[in-house]
Amino acid sequence: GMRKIWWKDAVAYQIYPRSFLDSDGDGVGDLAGILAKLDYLADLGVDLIWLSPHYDSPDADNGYDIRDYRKVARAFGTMADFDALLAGLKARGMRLIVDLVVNHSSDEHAWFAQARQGRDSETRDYYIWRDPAPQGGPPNNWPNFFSGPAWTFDAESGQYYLHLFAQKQPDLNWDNPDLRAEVYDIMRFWLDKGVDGFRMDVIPFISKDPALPDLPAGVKPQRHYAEGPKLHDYLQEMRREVLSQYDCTTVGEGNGLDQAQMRRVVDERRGELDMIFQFDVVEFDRDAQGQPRDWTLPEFKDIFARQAASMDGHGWTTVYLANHDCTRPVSRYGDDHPDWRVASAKVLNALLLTQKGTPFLYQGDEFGMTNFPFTRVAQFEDIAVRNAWARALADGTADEAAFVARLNRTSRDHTRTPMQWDDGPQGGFTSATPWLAVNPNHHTVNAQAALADPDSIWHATKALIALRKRQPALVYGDYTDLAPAHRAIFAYSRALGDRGVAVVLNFSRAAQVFDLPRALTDPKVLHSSGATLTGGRVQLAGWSALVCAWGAT
Ligand code: TEU
Repeated sequence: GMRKIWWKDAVAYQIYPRSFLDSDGDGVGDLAGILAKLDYLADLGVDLIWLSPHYDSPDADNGYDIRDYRKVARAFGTMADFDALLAGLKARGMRLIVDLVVNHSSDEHAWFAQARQGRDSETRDYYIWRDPAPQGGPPNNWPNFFSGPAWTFDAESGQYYLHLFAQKQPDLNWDNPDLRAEVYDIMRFWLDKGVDGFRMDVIPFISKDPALPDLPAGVKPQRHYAEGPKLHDYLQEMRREVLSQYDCTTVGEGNGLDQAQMRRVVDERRGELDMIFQFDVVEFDRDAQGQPRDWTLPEFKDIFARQAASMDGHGWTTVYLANHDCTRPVSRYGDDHPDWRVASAKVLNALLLTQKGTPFLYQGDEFGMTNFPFTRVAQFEDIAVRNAWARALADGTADEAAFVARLNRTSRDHTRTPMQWDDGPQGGFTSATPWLAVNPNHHTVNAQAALADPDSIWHATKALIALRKRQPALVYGDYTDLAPAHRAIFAYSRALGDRGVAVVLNFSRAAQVFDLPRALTDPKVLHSSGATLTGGRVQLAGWSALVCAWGAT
């Protein structure tokens, strides 16, 4: 049906606050910096902000390890700054979802400090403790995602605690009803302030199989950890107890879930989550060891066809090409050679903004920020990198050149480098030394230059967002890939009855010609970057895009 729902119509934008804008000269972005850029975001046309964690944290994993869920990180400002940001967004008709990181807390959270006091402590059972295996050592063979075992021994109590991520991120025990009630209270606290919902960090992992079965050989850990026996019960309880009382939305990370499992999470008849981040787009070009592999356009297109199909009937999803856990889209799926960066970033943003699912644009991708040219291990900040390097050193397998070469194609720090606002010192991000180096290409790649150039990626992206807002077919239309096997052209239609929109994208440097199917009658150009339409024939320069309307007018 065509019933309009705000979070389906929204165009979302992710802010990683640490790297957005530093307003007080400490080298770290902050909430006042975001507030200062609200007109920039409103001008771009995005209307839903996802804010990565803004909570008090010792920052073992840049805020994904929360010490106090009701407190703003000191480096990011105060609760007054948060309230001002929220008010500023609302005044501009924009909404805000905040990160809910409740698979784990920080080990510095008061709950864990108390849990560590001993087996009888009141919050002991808020976490997952086990005795050593009979033969000694950890209770099972689970690895954490940042190198090494998922268990750390607590000598005082003689037990291990579980952490699927860093040692400083102990997993919370969702089987404890008091813990669940605490989480729901935290959610109400932020919803009562007026936030519009949550992005839920690694939500598929919250329910653990109480038997904690070993990870079988050849199975990816995220598959093994996802959709534990009570996942759906807990999500339904969360909706009943909290979410259903507010006009809010939710988007869960889909890490580890297959298509059928994701459909269960977002099937509106079940009352769980509204949307999900499907992981294929950030995994399909990696081999079993997580190393980059060659890929073809038909494989890439297949991901979007499956995502669109996953919504048929009773669910909804998201479309994204980046977040703070991956590399830059223009360097990954586009062509970041200086001759092609602008054209290919426009193609990628045209893809993002015309697909089926609520689009999430990541900060800096609106003007084509690229990967960072790392040359030394010391330049990385991500705990995933630091732990992997420490392990390589300990194993005696450390080879810095090879290690850096690999991370130049995979590191999460590529999307975490500071926003490039202008061509001044530190790209206008900070007056101090930034917490992570600014990409040296900020002299040419920056927001100010993009705003000044009518042919920039920024202006193309703004036009595409406006187009999505004007064309219901781009939000609600059925999705059909028009040429799934084509190795250079990505072409699809979005149909609402006997009319709709067609999109033709050239994913290569070579010029291409593409004939629209005759069934897409009377096509008229809505948007183009480097492509022209004559009758039903689309002529495409290298890395170009065309969006047209077709059908009854
Ligand atoms: O990410 C979890 C996730 O799904 C992975 O992509 C993860 O980033 C990767 O395995 C680590 O190398 C979420 C957050 O987005 C991420 O920033 C956090 O580090 C993680 O959860 C733990 O909270």
